Amino acid sequence: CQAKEPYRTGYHFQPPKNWINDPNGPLIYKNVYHHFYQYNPHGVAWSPNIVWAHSTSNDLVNWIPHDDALNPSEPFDINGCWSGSATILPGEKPAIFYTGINSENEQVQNLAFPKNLSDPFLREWVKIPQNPLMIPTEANQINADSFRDPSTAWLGSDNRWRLVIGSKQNQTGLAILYMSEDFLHWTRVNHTFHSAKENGMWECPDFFPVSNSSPIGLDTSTNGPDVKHVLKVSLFDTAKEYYTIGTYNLDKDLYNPDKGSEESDLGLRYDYGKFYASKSFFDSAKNRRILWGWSNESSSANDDIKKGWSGLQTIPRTILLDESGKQLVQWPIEELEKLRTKQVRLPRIVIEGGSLHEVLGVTAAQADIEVTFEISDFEKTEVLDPSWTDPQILCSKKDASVYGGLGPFGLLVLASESLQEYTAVFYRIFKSHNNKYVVLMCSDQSRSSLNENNDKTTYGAFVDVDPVHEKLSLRSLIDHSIVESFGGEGKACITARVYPTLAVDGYTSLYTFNYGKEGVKITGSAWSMRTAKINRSRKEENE
Ligand code: DQQ
Repeated sequence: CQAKEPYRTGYHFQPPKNWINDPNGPLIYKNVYHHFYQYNPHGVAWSPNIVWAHSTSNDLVNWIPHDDALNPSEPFDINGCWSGSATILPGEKPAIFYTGINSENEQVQNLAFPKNLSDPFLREWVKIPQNPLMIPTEANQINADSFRDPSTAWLGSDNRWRLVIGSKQNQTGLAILYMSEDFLHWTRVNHTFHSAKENGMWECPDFFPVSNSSPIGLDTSTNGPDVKHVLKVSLFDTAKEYYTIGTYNLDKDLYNPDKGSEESDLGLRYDYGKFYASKSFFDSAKNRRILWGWSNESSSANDDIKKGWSGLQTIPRTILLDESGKQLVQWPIEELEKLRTKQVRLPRIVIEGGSLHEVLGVTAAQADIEVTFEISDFEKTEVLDPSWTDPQILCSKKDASVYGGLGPFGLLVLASESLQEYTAVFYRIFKSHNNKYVVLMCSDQSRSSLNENNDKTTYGAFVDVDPVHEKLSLRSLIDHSIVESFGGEGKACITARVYPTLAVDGYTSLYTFNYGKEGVKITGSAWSMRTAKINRSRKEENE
C-alpha cells in the first residue's frame, strides 16, 4: 500500500514539518555533533524572521531535536536570525557568529555563546549584550542588504582572529575580511579578501584548509607547506555554488585562486544539482572535514503546502583534496553505511547495448547502490563537438532516451513498473579532438514524474576520470524524493529532487541500463536502507 507521505525521506535530515534552508554552524562538542539550520516554524515557505533550529547526534545519521538555538528577540536580530558559523575557541569553547536582521532591517553580525558548557547538547545559547559586533555603515561602504553569513573564524600566526562575510558591490561578489584580537572587537581589513566580477551577491562564504599530502581533514586555523585553501561561495543570482582551490597569502591576508579555478559558469561546483548554502566543519574526533548542504524542493509551492514541508539537508560528506590537487572529492560519511541492509550483489555481466536489467531484492525507494563500469572496447565512442562545453546543456540534449555510442549507461532509479516514470543517472563517453576521452555524468529528471508542476531540469558534470586506465564508478543514494549521486569516487556529485506519482514505496524499481552500442561490464552492490531516527518524537520512537 502507498504511504501517506510518499516524498518524506527515510535517512535524510528533515524536521517533521515546515520550511528549512541553510545548514548553520555545524560543530562537534564533547563527541556530540550539532546541526543547526534555518527553519520557519510557521510555514512551508521561507520567511525573513527565520530561526536557528537545533538537533544533535552521536553518529551524524540519527538525530534528536532540541529547542531552537536562536530566535529573533533583540533589536539586533528582531527581524530574523540568518545564517552563520561556529568557531571552537581555545579551551573548547564554541561560539556562534550569525547575521541578525535588526530593527532597521539591516544585516548585522552577532555573537552567541552556550549558556552552560557542561551540557554536551548545548541547549541554550546566550547572545552577548555587546551585539551587534559588525555593522554596515556609509563609512565602510557596505550595503546593509548585502552583508551576511559570517564564516568560521581562523587564527593567524599573529594570534589574531579572522573571518569572512559575504557581500557585493554593484555586481561584484565580495568576501569581506574582518579581524579581531579578542573575538569581541572586530575591524574590517582595508582590502578585499577575494572578489569576482559579475557574480552578484556572495552568500555563505566558506574558507578552509585542505591537506595536499594526506587524506585527512584540517582544523580551520591550520596552515603550512602541505596546505592548500578552498574558498566556496554561494551565488544568490543563480542559486549555484562555486569553489576555488588556491593559496592563502598570510603576509597580505589575501586569497589567490590557482589558475583555471576562478568562478565562472563552468567553474568547479561541489554539486551540479540542487545543493546550496553549504557549510563545512572540522570533525576533530575523526580528523575529517564534513560538508553539509541544503537541497531545496523542485516541487510547486502548492505541492509543498500539501506535503507540509520543504527542504532537506543532504547526507553529510567528507571532503578531501583530490590527488591531482585540482579539485575536491566528496563521499557520504562512512556512518551512513550502518543503515545498509539486505545486500544484493549485482551479477558480474556485460550489459549489452540496448539492455535493461532490474536489480531485484532491494527496497528501491530507499536504497544505496554502488556500481563500477569497465569498458574494454572504445571503438564506437562518439566524437565530442568542441561547442559542447556545458555539461548540463549536453545532458539535456542527449538525455537518457537518446541512444549513443559509448553510453548512456548507468542506473534508472525511482522507476515505475512500465517505466512511465524514472530518474536516469548515467555516463556518456566521448572522444575529444586531441584523442582524449571525456566522461560526462548526467542526472536526467525529465521523466521523473507524471506531475507536470515539478522542475524537472536535467543536470550534468564532466568527470575527470580516464576510462581507459581507470574504472568508472557510480554511487546513488535514493531516498523517496532525493537522489544523490557520486561519480568517479566523488569527483562529481549531482543531487536531484524528484516526485514520482507511480514509483512510490513498494511500487518502485531499480535498473541498470545501457542504451549505447558498446557493451559495458558492470559489478557492484545495492542495499536496502533502514530508516534513520531523525527528529522523531519519543512516541514515534517507541512505535
Ligand atoms: N539564507 C539565509 C541567508 C543566506 C541565505 C537566510 C542563503 O543568511 O544568505 O535564510 O540561502
